[in-house]
Amino acid sequence: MKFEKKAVIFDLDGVICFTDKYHYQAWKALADRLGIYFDEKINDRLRGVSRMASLEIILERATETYTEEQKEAFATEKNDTYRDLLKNMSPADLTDEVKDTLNELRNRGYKLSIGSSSKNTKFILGQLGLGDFFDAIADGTDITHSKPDPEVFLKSAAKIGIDPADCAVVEDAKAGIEAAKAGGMTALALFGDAKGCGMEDYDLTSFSDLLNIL
Ligand code: B16
Ligand code: MG
Repeated sequence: MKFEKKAVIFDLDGVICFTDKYHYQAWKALADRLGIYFDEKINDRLRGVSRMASLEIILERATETYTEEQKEAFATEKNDTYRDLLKNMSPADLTDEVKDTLNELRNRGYKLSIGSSSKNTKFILGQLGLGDFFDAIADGTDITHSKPDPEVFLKSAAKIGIDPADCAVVEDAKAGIEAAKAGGMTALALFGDAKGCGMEDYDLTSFSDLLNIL
């Protein structure tokens, strides 16, 4: 199968890099401190959703109710732990497969951009040595509605000046696949709960599989 597209919009966490393991560790530390059960299966539901929406999912199992101020403090605590973990990232955390595939897609003339719910996107891309690589970045600082709302992908497409119908989105989250489809884009599922979710246009076998279909 081949898709005729002009641009590829990449999710960040779980697609370009594996910051999902750091999100898990940081949320787990908070949940353990609060005595709330949390595991990797629950963590899958946090993929692609905003920080506060993630916290609400974790608090579904809390026995106490918390004020908005307490929730803000919990989100800050988690983000501080997460950013401490991100400080250890370097260009070595970018796999050769991702690096080579991105370069080849650029050689083939595709516009390449990011559509991530994360407010830490620019920091992470800098850590990976990709600070200047993408044609545009739309992230958690640009949007009011996180995935499954299409806002972040529509903003990313607008920033590169490409019609949504000419964009393919690569996602590891079911919420992201839903967002891509709601935005009128082609949805390519890689890893996570995106694969086999039933709404994707194509299941990628690996990141470099992009070179077989684009
Ligand atoms: P932050 P993506 C998402 O990134 C993560 O998958 C999700 O787990 C996280 O809650 C969200 O970013 C917000 O991240 O707390 O750093 O602002 O998958 O959309 O690249
Ligand atoms: Mg993701």
